[in-house]
Amino acid sequence: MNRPSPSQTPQPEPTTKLSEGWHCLHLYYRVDQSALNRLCSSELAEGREALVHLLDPERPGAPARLQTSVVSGHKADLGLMIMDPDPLLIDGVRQAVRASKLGTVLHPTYSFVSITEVSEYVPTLEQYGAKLQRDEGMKVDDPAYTAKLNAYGQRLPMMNKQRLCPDFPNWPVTCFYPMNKSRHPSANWFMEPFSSRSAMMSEHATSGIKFAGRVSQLITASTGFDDWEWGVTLWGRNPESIKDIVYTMRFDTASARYAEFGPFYISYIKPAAEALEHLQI
Ligand code: 76R
Repeated sequence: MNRPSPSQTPQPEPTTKLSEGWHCLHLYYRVDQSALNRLCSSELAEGREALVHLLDPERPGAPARLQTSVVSGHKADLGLMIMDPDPLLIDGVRQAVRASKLGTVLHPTYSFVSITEVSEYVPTLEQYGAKLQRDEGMKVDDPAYTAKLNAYGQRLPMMNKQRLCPDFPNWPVTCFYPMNKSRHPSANWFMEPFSSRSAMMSEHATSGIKFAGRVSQLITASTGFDDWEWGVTLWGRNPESIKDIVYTMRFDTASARYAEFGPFYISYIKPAAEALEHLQI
């Protein structure tokens, strides 16, 4: 069927790094007030200082990306999003939180393990050219065709870099949720031919592009890594943009027919010191 075939190239050295891209970990904690009450003020000060240092994305030895946020609602209080080529450097942050003086205070409530990828539905330059001819009726000798193709060729490496080793936008709101594509007998994504999945993802991408400048997304892959197939991380210029995009996408066929969603975490990005202050730790 449409199964991807394993690479035939000679096997590289065994490694915990990915051949391209980064590992990603989302962590959520709830403040345990009774554990907090048990700390004396010097332990608290020590714990706070250790955590502020640990969660400083600029400190020497910090993971490539480290983001702290304050979570709305009872699911969690503090959210961390960590990315790096080395999964154990990422896990080191989790262990250091646990081993710190605030380790008993920050009660883990949810985690999500994933890796970055360039989706199989991102068109190659050749596929993009074929799509222009097929969907927009463009002719290969049309200068506008060449211009569009060249522009895509220029954008593609940067877009792939952003998918694999993303920079985080400097926006205040972030949303995370895991999702699957349905395997229900009457709506099984994985039984659809590549051509129809690809057409649905193209519709999906077209609806997403309308949010450029308001929402930025990172789709991380988690088959084999966690209980859902993808993690969706969104950053919003403002909170309503998050609601707008998630609602709009409910009407994309890829979501309306096939998407299944896990819990949603909406949070507000803050440096660690401010986040701890907000949490009254
Ligand atoms: O990577 C790209 O930008 C290329 C086009 C694209 C792909 C391949 C794209 C665009 N997405 C892709 C893949 Mn997406 N995306 C989601 C969600 O809530 C929901 O209904 C769905 C959750 C959002 C909000 C979102 C946003 N996308 C995927 C995949 C992998 C599917 C697979 O491999 O089978 C999932 C699970 C997924 C889900 N997507 C975009 C967006 C936005 C905003 C865009 C436009 C990006 C842009 O501005 O270029």
